[in-house]
Amino acid sequence: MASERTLAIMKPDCVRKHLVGEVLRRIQDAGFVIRAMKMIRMSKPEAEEFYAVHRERPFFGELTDFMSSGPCVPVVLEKENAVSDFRILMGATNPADADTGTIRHDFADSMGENMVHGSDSAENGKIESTYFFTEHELVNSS
Ligand code: FUP
Repeated sequence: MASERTLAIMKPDCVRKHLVGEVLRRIQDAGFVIRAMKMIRMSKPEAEEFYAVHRERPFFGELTDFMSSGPCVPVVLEKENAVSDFRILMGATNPADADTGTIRHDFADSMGENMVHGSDSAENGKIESTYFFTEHELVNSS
C-alpha cells in the first residue's frame, strides 16, 4: 500500500503535562515519518472551525474551549496505513476504554482531555493537514 498521511495533534493537555517528547518518541518508534510540525495556540473560532463536524454535539463548547485553552502541536505523519496505525497508537476516544500501552490509556484524564487527535480517514488526513500547513511546509525528506 502506498504511503498515507494523517494529521495528529498533541492537544493542550499533552503540552501542559510536558509529554510532547514522550508522544513524539512513540510516534517515531512506530515508524511514522514526521513531514511537518509546529506549535500553535488555536483561537476559539479556529477550534470551532477545525471541529465544525461536531458543531451540533453537546460537548462542542467544552471541546473547543479546551482546544483553545493553551498551545498544541499539530504534526503531519506519513507511513503505510498512517491513519489506522495512528488510531491504534492513540487508543479509544474514551481513555477508560483504551487498550493498555496506547497514548490515551497511559496519559489521558478524560474523554474531553484525551491527549491526541488523529484523522479518521485518509481523505480527512489531507484536509486536516492543509488546515494547519501549506504544501510548502510539508517537508520532503526523501
Ligand atoms: P477521536 O476521533 O477518537 O478523537 O473522537 P471523535 O472524533 O469522535 O471526537 C473528537 C473529540 O471530541 C474527542 F477527542 C473528544 C471529544 N468528545 C467528547 O468530549 N465527548 C464525546 O462524547 C465524544 C467526543
